[in-house]
Formats: sequence, structure tokens, C-alpha cells
Amino acid sequence: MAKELKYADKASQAMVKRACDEEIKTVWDRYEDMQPQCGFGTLGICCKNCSMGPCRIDPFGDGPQEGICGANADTIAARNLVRMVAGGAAAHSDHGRDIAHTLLMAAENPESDYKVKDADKLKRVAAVYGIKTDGREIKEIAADVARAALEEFGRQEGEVQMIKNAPAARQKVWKDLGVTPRAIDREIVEIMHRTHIGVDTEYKNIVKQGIRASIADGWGGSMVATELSDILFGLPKPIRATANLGVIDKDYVNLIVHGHEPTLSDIIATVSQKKELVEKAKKAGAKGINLAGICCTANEILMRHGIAVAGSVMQQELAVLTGAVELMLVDVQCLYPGLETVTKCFHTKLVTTSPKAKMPGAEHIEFHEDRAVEIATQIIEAAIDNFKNRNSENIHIPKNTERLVAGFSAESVFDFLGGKYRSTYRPLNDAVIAGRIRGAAGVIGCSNPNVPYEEGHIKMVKELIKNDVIVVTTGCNAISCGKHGLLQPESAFKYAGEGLQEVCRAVGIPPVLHLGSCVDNSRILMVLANVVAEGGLGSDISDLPVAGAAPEWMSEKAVSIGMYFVASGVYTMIGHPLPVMGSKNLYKYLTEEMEQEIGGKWAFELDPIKAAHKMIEHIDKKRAALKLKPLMYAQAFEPVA
Ligand code: SF4
Ligand code: MSK
Repeated sequence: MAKELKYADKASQAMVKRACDEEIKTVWDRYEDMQPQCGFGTLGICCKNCSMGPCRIDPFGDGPQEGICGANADTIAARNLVRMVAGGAAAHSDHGRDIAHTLLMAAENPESDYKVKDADKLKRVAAVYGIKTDGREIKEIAADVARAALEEFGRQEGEVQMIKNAPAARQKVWKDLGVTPRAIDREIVEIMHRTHIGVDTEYKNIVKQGIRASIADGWGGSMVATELSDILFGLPKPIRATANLGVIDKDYVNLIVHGHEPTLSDIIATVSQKKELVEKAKKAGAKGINLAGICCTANEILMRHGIAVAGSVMQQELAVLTGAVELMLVDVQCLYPGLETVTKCFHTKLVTTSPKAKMPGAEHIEFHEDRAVEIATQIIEAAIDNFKNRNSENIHIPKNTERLVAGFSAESVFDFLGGKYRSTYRPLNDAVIAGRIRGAAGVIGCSNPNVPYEEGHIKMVKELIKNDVIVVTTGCNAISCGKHGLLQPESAFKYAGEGLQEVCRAVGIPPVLHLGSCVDNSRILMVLANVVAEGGLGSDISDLPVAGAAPEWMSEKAVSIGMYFVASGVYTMIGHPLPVMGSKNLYKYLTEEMEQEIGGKWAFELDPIKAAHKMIEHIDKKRAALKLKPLMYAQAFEPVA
């Protein structure tokens, strides 16, 4: 059974111990059972793209160096890599498409349970699409914006329009390289075409299409998801909340939402407070209804409603292990099929809601946006009904919770750093120019049982802020940072360097800013574009003293995110290497040569401190190129040998 988790939060440690004691398998056990994992897969040099195969390249050079069709290691590894990008870009973008459909429904149907919550944001997005707003009704503008967003997916001529949010210099780099995305679906389809047997075999050309699809994700599908969610559900504002498994309350009906799309969870957040449902829960013997989230759905309702976060991706099974969860509601992405086995050990009802994501053994209550409140009510009632089936002897909820502040956005960072009366990025740029802040890092992404849970996230983030690098975070890294106290303003005084402390004290922000869910990495792109637009730090994102990282990555979405950050000109560090190490040429291209072409590149480093130092070295290199002032306070940084 799973070993003790040395670096994880205490609640996870307690629940993993419970799982071991009761011989309930979780993700850590299944990982151990899977050892040794396939070396060919790890190196990216197995192929099953046609039925002459499967084929595999001998990494030691003694066996076959070509597949049956003649594809070599470079071709096979590049094809596998860009298929991961296609998977990630498809997941984010399909999420964006669903939000666009919901906005269209809200605009066209006066009876809809959804309304435009942020008219200002609607008008800003309308401006990107060149949609007139003067003298028009909100619902007309919303319908036009939704239709324009939907066109991004299947346009047959022209380009993705959202990319106009990128700096002009960046758009030119893409145009010159021929990687400007034309339409979101088209770029994903073209990856599948090019990687079919006997199409594209030149590895750099294959990666080029991966780059184009990733830009269609970050500056397209993900950005559509974020921007239209803000219009529908409201622009997040800094908000206080709590995180970790201790938010599950034994006296309440506990309903956990897990997955990614806010369409259902946002409605659940509102409906669960309805008096009649709370009364019903009380009649069932509970004190009320307690809603909490896992993964990015957690981030969505955390930043807009201050709903507590139960945990990150690797805590989904641990939440059930408390024995106090009446119902776990899942939509799409990052749902472990193993959940079904764990829920069977308890009274917990597992409910799937998306026609795209059913699970054997789970109850399926299909969600339809046009009956949102009705279905949300049905699900909450199912949770209440299940309260009576609890075994109160079998409840073990760890006490651990941590306070946090979440809900920053490209707009609210603006307000905070600019002060109340002057909305501008000037103070942020000036703090970097003056050497008070060294630079910025986006640290994001999943957790993975192939590394000690949370060691990568927490050690890296602490090392960065200690060296005056302000951190923005999303996804499961954001949840880990929250559980470890890094999202509190006070954490600046405990962990940050003196310069960053001064900035945090002056504006009252934490040194690590929670910017939302996985699709909200597009907010980080917007922040970078705004910093460039403010001036004084170069003309392109690739000029900025910034870096990105996903120390414990695991999903295809993380590969697409990494690729679009690289494509945006960002040095991007991940823990475990991409599965490309079986191709020396592809490895060299991704980690060295790409930088000449596109301004960003990949880096792989498992040790989170060394990884942070490499990011800081990169930030310092960019500071030197911009001829910025020396750092105000930071000790001379000791580079890694
Ligand atoms: Fe083998 Fe080529 Fe078919 Fe891949 S595409 S399975 S390398 S024959
Ligand atoms: S949920 S993609 S495990 S960050 Fe967005 Fe977390 Fe990674 Fe899923």
C-alpha cells in the first residue's frame, strides 16, 4: 500500500494512512502496482498509429531504429507529443465551446437560468471581436459575442480572433513562422491528420503544428472559456475562503463538486443555499448543506463564491475516504475512474453529469443547461436523501484547513497594483524595473504520483518568492499553495524576499496570486500582454523577466499549456521530462533550438529547487538584456552548477 507522504499536507497524510489501514486502493497504490512502467512509452518511442505496428524503437541502438513503415524515433516521438497537445487543446477548447453555447442560450432565452453578470466584461470582449456596443441591449451584444466565439472553432477562412489580445510583436512572430491558428477545431484535426501513418514525418514540422494548435488553445479555446465565464458568472474578485479536507463537515450534508466546467457547479453553489433545500437537509438530521470542490471546478466556485476547496486532483479519493461525503458530482476532466471503487467502500453516491463522461457503476444525472436549476435541485436532493445512509462510526475527517485569498484576474491585479484611483500595470512594471521585484513566474498544473505529492509545488514556489519572484498560480498548484498557507497576505512576511515583501505590504496581496482554473492560464497570458502594453519591459512577452513551470504535471492539458507558454515566448520548466527523450534531436529542438525561432523553450528538471534556480537564472538573463537596475534587496543569487 501507499507509503507515507512526506511532503503532502497533513490531511492527505492522514487519509492515505486510513486507506492503507483499510486496504482501500488509491492512486498511489495503483502507481506502485504499475511499476516498472514501460520504458518505450516513457521515452516516447512506441507507435501504434497503424496496425502494421505496434512498433518500438530500441533506445540502445542494438535493435530496430525504424518502425515497419520506416518512421524513426524523431518522427514517432514528435507525433506522440503533438497528439498530447491535441488532447489537451481539445479538452480546454471543448469546455470553451460549451460556455459559448450557454452564453448564447442566456442571450436568446429570457427564461434561462443563466444571465449576463458582467456587462463591462461583455463589452470588453465585444471590442476584441469588433462588435458594436453603443446603444444596444446587453442580450443583443451577448448573442453576437457568443456567436463570434463559436465561429472561432470552425471558421473556414481567416484566423482565430482572440489572438488579437497578444502583443503585436508576438502576433508577428507567429505570422512569420506560419503558426497563427486559423480555427480551433481545424488545428486539432490537422494534428490528427498529420500524425496518421504516412503523412508528416519531419519532426520540426510536426511540432510546428503542435505549436499552432496550442496557440489556438491558450489564446483561443481557453481564453474563450475564461472570458465568457466571467461574462456569465462574474469577474472573480479577491475573496477569502478555506481549503483542505477539513472543510468537510460531519454535521452537514456534504456535496463535493469535481471536474472543470462552471456551468453546473455555479448553479449548485446558488441553489444549495435555497431555504427549502436547507430545511430539507435539517429534516434529514443534518445542520444544513455543505458544498466543497475538488480540482478546477473547485477553483471556479472558490473564486466567484468563496466556496471551500476540499482538495486537488490527488485528493479526490481521499475526500471520499472521510466517510462523510454524501454525493460526489463530477463533470469532465481529471476524474479518476478509480473513484468508483473507493465510493463503493462508503455510502457516497457518485454522480456523472456530462454525456461526454460516464463511469460504469456511477449514477448518471445528465445536465442540460436549459434545465439547470431543476437538475441542480435534483442532485442536491439526492445528496440529502443519502445522508441517512451514512455510517457515523466510519467517519474520519482530518481537522486540517488553511485560510487563503483567491480570485485574482488580469483585471483585479490591475486594480490592486494600480491602486484604487488609477487602474494601471505601471506600479508592477516599475517595481520590476526598479529591482524591487525580480520578475514573475506562473507555477501551475497537476500533481502526479510519480513525484512526492506537493514537494515540487511547494518547494519551487517558496524558493521563487524567497528570491523576489512574484508567483501567479492556477489549477491544482493553486490548491496546493492554498493548503500550505502561501495564498495568505501574511505569507509574504514569512517566505518572501524583502523587495517582494514591500510590494505585498504596500498593496495587501499575497506573494502568490491565485488566478483560477486550468483554462484560466489564459489570464496569465493576459497579464503578460498587459505588462508588455504598459511599457518599459520590452515589446514582446519573450523580453519579459518571467518563467513558467508545472513541477508535477501529468495531463495532456498540461502539455498543451506548456506548449502555448513556450509559443508565447516563455521559458517553461516541467518536472518529469516530456515523453520525448528517446529522440535526441527532438529533445534538443524543444529545449534549445526552439528559443531562436519563437523566443521560448522547454526545460526539464525534477529537483524543484534546482528548477526554481534555473527559472531565476533565466529571469536574471532577461533583466540583463533589458538593462534593468540591480535588485534592491536580493542576495546575490547562487546559480546551480
Ligand atoms: Fe509502426 Fe509506422 Fe504503423 Fe507507427 S505508423 S505503428 S511506426 S508502421
Ligand atoms: S485539475 S489538469 S490535475 S491542474 Fe484542472 Fe488539476 Fe491538472 Fe486536472
